[in-house]
Amino acid sequence: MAYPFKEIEPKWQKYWEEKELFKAAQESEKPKYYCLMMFPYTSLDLHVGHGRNYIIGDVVARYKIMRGFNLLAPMGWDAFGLPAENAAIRHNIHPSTWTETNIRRMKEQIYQWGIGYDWEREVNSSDPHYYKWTQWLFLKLYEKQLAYKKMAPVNWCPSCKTVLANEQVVEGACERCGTKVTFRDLEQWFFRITDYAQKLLDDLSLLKGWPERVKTMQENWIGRSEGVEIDFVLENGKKLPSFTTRQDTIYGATYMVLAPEHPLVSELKEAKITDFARKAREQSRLERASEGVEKTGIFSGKYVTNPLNGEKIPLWIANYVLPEYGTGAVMAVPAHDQRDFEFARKYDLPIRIVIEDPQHNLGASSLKAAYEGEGPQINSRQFNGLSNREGKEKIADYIEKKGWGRRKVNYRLRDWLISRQRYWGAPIPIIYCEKCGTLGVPQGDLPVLLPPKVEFRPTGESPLGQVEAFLKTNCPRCKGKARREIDTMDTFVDSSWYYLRYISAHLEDKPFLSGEVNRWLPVDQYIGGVEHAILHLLYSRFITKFLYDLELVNFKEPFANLFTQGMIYKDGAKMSKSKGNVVSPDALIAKYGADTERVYTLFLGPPEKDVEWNDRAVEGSSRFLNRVWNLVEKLKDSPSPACSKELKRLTHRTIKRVTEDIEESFSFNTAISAIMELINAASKEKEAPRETTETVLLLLAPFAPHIAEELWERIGNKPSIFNHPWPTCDEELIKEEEVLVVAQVNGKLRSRITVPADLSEAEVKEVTLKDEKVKKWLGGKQVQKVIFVPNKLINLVVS
Ligand code: ANZ
Ligand code: ZN
Repeated sequence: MAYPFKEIEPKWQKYWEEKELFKAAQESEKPKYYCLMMFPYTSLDLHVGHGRNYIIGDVVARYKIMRGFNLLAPMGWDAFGLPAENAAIRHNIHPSTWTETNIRRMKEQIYQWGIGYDWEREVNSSDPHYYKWTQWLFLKLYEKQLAYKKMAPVNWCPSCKTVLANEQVVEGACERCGTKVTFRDLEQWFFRITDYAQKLLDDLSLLKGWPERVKTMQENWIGRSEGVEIDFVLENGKKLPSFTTRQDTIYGATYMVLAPEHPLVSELKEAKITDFARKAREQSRLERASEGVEKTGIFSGKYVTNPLNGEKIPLWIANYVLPEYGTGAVMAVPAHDQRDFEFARKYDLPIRIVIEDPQHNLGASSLKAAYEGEGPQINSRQFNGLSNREGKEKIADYIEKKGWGRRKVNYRLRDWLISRQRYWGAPIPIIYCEKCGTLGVPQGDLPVLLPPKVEFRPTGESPLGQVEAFLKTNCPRCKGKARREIDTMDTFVDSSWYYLRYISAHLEDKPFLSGEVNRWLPVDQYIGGVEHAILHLLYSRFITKFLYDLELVNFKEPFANLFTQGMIYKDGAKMSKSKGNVVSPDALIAKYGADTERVYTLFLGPPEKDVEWNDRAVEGSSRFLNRVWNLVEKLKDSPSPACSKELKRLTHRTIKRVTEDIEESFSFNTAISAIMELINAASKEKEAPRETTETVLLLLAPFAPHIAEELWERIGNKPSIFNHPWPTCDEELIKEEEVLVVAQVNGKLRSRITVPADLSEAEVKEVTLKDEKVKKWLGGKQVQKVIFVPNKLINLVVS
């Protein structure tokens, strides 16, 4: 018979709520611990995949309470944005109604999972009390000239005659009607994040608690390149600067290419050219930049001069040069750049080798592909014979000395486009006056409220433009007639600062109190999906650095430690409503209880990995919790026997393993299996000793809090178990039982490893793989086979 989870789960949920277990203390002797989960969009009915994120966070939070921290674990809602707006259009209700309904539902689900938050700090980004401060943030950036307006292309559906968000473009076509999406230029607002490119790059080194993978993704996104901007000369004597990272190849430049958007192109009036440029601009960026996609181009009829050798080379226009990078003009070196090579072959342009390929000594006409590697300079005048690395430096020096150009650092990072031609977002707090020009809304007039009644079906213009009462206003300076900006802000602006708002969520006259924020931040543990590894994290880092420069916060990085959990798959596909493969937690909780669902979710695999959900395997977790129940119930009615020496040792070894698994690697699945092993061993004894059962309950508490709390009470302890300290391991007890294992790689002795006696092959292997010496000899290779002699030897065979 199953244990009575239906009774105990609501009982303890209510208890924790009433006793305010998750309320962070304003004043406390205890050290602080800020545990933050990425706040969710409100577009969802939560499924078990979302649950993973909150459950992981809840384990950390409960564990930290037991470790004696003053815990802050807040929750809120990323409530603005397209999903709410689309759903509202579909169901013909207001996005705010839809959002509120969803929040209510999600809160209920979170509650049933037994997940605790300090709800008094709840924030909702679509609440005027919140977005007032998002608007304040915009104005601060505007004051510092870090918010500005310029023309930029937007996705445009020619059939629906509307602007599309990137999410609404599916494989280059309009999500709604399937028409091929084109581009249109609109005046839009940007944040000058590029001013912070170098700081964002440098300070990655401060983030010791971030996964390397995420740091690499950020580094690549920022994309720093060092090169030279070289001035080629047009026939009219004007300069045409071009950015290259390969100035060593300059004597191999056989033509020059402009982006179709380059200002020079618009001066060319020939129909063929304007026609080509228009078509190329309509192609997606991705299509234009990808290797292997056909490059197209057209000769401009003009020539430019290479300052280094005075050579005249033809000026082309091609789709593969992008306007936003470098100067939008590229010196093409077909012998050493694959895109240029393909283009040159297609249009029969000359190819000249200037770096020798040490492997193949081919003539230009027999080249099969560009040679992008290193080698000595040839056909490069006074630089011949130098290695191209040296050539790079010497040629850059020469260009600078002659005044033909300058060394330059370029970043791939672009300024952050924050304008949205949408209704459901924070209005951009700007006023246009015919006399006074563009003005920020005075802080005292914030928030600029979203008008509740709007025809928000997309028409091609921002919906706010159709609301007279919103649009028409008075100039804050001359009091004359003026109009408001009608675009709203990207929801990434809302989420770039919410972690600060939690600290004083109800403050009326400030976004946050610096003193308080400085006390609680940086966030000790941030947990969320890897899909946010780039944009959200980069934007949050940028905003924090900006506030640091304003001296409003005293930390440069908002998140000290980051954990990115993997996704849950079902039937081989990522769990999602659109795929129709979602598993709802509700039925599972009804059938097995929340604790089973939690334990199963954590037991599925390492939490940073993607894993496949299996409904049937949930039974296993349910059986495990029932065994715990029965074992402890047995204890209740019988006098507790003394703990056998072996069981005592295993108990302490388990404390050590579980603690290390949580602290070092979030390895909750192995932590749970260690607890399972202990339960198995304890079940073999005639009666369970009290020390072991209490330890089991304490170790289990963060993972399966309801059952742990209930049994804790049943064996005569005072709740809450979470006020009881986490058990500590008696090192002496387990030390005497350590053995020295010889670690070999391919039969050769490489290290000696001390491990607890009687570890299994898998456990010894795990430890051995972490040994630095062994790692060196494995050189990253996969282990093919393991030879294992318990307590003596392990031999890892690799090929
Ligand atoms: C000549 C050259 C020769 C180049 C060669 C490469 C290899 P990274 O390293 O990513 O910064 N480039 C510059 N501006 C461009 C633009 N707007 N659109 C497309 N391509 C552009 O890339 C720098 C290189 O990308 C530059 O160096 C330039 O091509 C190209 F054997 O210049 B290179
Ligand atoms: Zn005015």
